Amino acid sequence: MSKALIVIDVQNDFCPGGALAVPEGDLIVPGINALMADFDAVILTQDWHPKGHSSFASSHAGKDPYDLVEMAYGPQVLWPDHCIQGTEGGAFHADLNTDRADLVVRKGYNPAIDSYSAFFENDQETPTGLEGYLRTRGLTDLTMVGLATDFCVNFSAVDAAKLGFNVTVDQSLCRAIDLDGSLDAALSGMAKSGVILS
Ligand code: VGL
Ligand code: ZN
Repeated sequence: MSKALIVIDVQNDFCPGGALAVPEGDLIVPGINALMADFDAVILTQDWHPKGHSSFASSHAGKDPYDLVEMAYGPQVLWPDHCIQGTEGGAFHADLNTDRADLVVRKGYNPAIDSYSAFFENDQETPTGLEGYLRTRGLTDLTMVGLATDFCVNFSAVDAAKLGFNVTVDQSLCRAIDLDGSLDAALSGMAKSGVILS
């Protein structure tokens, strides 16, 4: 059994002062850095959108951030412009120990499809390649932390459980956006999928 810590989207735009700030998003950084020592591998994910991405409200005439639209692949929440490739907002929080990471998985680079999950884009079929990386390295037990609990952590954890990995989400090292009950829905969805919520 080998254990990987998967750190989801600890980026400036998801921290206070950022474009899509998650309350207290920055407070989890010291605890995540400390937890890295307990794992065989550390993997970071990075939300990484091109300018004009289809998940941005600014790309849809007459729509506002947090509106819901129907995309070819299903419903999609529209977000403020965030985590644009190469910007400071897309960079990792300055205090995150990125030196310890074996792999950085970027996601959301396809202009037409959002990607909450570290494993599949929001069409739920286009892979990011992370599954193959974990399997070829024999990393079977995954702990997930980061931002945001109810979106990218949730989708990543549920996909990992469906793929057969043993998955724990450490809630003390996650923070949520919590749109219209999305946190409660995410917690029950993860539990139902066999994710251990610690
Ligand atoms: C995320 C909304 C849009 C996340 C990413 O990291 O949870 N949420 N893009
Ligand atoms: Zn995004």
